[in-house]
Amino acid sequence: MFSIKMRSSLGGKNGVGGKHISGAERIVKSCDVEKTVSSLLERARNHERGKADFINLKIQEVNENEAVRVPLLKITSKKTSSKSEGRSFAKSELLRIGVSEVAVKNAFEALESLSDSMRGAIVLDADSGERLDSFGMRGVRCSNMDVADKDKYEKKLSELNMAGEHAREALVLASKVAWAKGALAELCWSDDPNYVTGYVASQKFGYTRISVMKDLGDYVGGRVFFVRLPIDLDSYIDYLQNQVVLVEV
Ligand code: WAQ
Ligand code: MG
Repeated sequence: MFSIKMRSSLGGKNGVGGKHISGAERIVKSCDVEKTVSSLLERARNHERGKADFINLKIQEVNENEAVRVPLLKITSKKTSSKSEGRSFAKSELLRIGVSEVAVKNAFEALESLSDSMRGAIVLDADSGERLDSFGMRGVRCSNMDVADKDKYEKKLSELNMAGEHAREALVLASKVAWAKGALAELCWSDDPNYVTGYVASQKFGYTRISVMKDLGDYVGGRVFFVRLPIDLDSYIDYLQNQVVLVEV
């Protein structure tokens, strides 16, 4: 199989500086490389954030035998009509999963105090509420995951009436994150100003979409990964960043 990673920007110099337009990654069979590359190119060149003038593509063979397979999280939805209703539902879900009150409080304070979005996630101790990673304003980036069977996944999403790249990619990421050793829960809302849906995810209760988690027009999003100690932090972070994970539908 091949891993294909794309990131694109507009208005920088040789890809440095400039505005981030779009990034995506796929893990596909050798025979699907060409068509995947062209769909990622299309995405970078016709994005609602702008038409990229710099596109970086990385294509690398990955050994299928080294991939870990995890199941797709079960999906449920909660309809909320405002940011405050959505966030208070998310808090109650996190408590129900077993995250402590102080950790929930710290997570919301951390995300709500951001003036600009991080690229990655904050890792919190689900009991003490202390931040465990040392990635600062960048956060930990989860990478190297995709669905094992694209056609099956498309079918599943359309049965659930879930369209669009946001949900498609978030579900794969959340499934990888939830199956990490020591993972307890995840909290997320998008940094896309037009996308107000967020989620709480866990191995315990699956992926709960929350229809409104922020105000329209807000460009600050974020993610928090809650873990239960003891964990080996280095191997946890190595799993998130490097372990190839194929999500099975
Ligand atoms: N690894 C870790 N954190 C990430 C990653 C990653 N690969 N990608 C994004 N983040 C963090 C980062 O702080 C972003 O600012 C934040 O998450 C939001 O990222 O079912 O689109 O890609 O419809 O804007 C939820 C879908 C969509 C709900 C979430 O997130 C649904 C979304 P975005
Ligand atoms: Mg985004």
